This record gives sequence, structure tokens and C-alpha cells, in this order.
Amino acid sequence: MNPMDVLKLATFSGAAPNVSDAFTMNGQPGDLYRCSNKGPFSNPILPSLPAFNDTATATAFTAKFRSPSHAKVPLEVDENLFFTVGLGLINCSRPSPRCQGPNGTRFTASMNNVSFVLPRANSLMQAYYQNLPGVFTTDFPPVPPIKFDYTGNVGRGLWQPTRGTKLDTAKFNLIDPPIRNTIGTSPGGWVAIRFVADNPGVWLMHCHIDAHFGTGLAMAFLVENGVGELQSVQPPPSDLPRC
Ligand SMILES: [Cu+2]
Repeated sequence: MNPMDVLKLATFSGAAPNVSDAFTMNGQPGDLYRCSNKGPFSNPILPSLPAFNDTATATAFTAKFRSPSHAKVPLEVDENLFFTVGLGLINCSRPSPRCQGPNGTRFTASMNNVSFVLPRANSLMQAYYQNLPGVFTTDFPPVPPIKFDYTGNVGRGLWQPTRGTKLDTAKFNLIDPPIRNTIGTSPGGWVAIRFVADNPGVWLMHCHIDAHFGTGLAMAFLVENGVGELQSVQPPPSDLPRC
């Protein structure tokens, strides 16, 4: 099944996406399938990999990632933000084909309990620079609204937290951490990200799984202009085609 059809169906119904059976890379199903290559079929030698849920091995592997040289890590932190990421359900007022999640709900995803809604008519950049009201608000919470054990199993005891999560910031790698634009974390895991907000514009931070992004697992940083033309977002050219 076409992955885009799977995504479309999930977005429409609000239910969990089906598993696509389209396992292709660059349009080819891969060396294990006869139809992948025109030439004679060759049996590739595959390395033996750890189990997909072997978190300890995956963590030990990713913990070894290093920048090839010393990285310029910002040591002064002006702004500390703490984001939790979660999947949840949105109640529907009445049964509908668009509410086919558990008990007539829609699956949703959120950061700090806010499920991101992409504006339809205007981009966030337009809204900001043209002062368009009603497109976004600037009250994204810098910390999660409810405290609980963010890395533990969260069950019905969510409202009775007894433990907390404390980061040992002394163990942060400030010498040669890898420079990344994507980072993986296990369910219940956490990552610490440090960056300099020196590129003006609107930057989405979002889940890399399309279906989760579509259900709201995103937020946006609005980085304001700096000093001078080179540090400022330039207006679109007058002949920019309109959608
Ligand atoms: Cu996700």
C-alpha cells in the first residue's frame, strides 16, 4: 500500500495509521527481492543486528556519537526550555468517520500538551512579518503543564506522581557533541539539545514520523531579526508566485 495513502487515511480517520507494506528505497524494494535488480539475484551478506527493542544496545551505540572535532558549544545558556512529547486522544463531540480512534476519538500528539496546528491560509512567517492576527499565539509553555515521571511508565497514576526526573547536567558533553538536525530517542527517553538561535525566521521542531507530525507533534521557534541586513529575513521578491 502506498505510504501516502496510509498517511491520508490516518489523517482523515484520526485512527492509528495502518502498516504500509511498501518497503522501498529509491523505488526499489531492496537486494533481498528478485525484482529489485535487473541483473542476476545476489545474496547479500547481512550483518546480524540487535533486536529492534534492544534499547540498551541502541543507547550504548548512540552515546558514542562525537563531533569529528571540538564543537563550539554555547556555554552561556540564556533560555532553558523543557519539552515533553506525548501521544494522546482528542474527544469528538459526536461519532464521525473522522473520529475512528479508540472510543470514537482522534489520535493526537503534542509537545508540552499543545497539539500543533499548521495554519492553513498563511505561513507563520507571513503572519509574523505582516502582523496578521489569529494565526498563532506566543504563549507556548516553556515547561510541561503537569509534572510526572516523564521517563517512566505513565499509567493511571499520572495524577499521583511520586518520582521526578533530574538531569545530571555535569555529564553533558560540551567538548565534542555531534552537530545534528535529527535526534532519536526511545519511548520514555530524553535528549538535551543546545543551540544558538542566530538564524532569523520560523523553525519547526517536530517529530520525524509524518503521521505524528500531522497529528500535532510539533512546535515552532520564532527567531527574530538581528542587526543589519545579513541577520534579517528579507521580504519576498515582488514577483514571487502566489499559491
Ligand atoms: Cu513521533
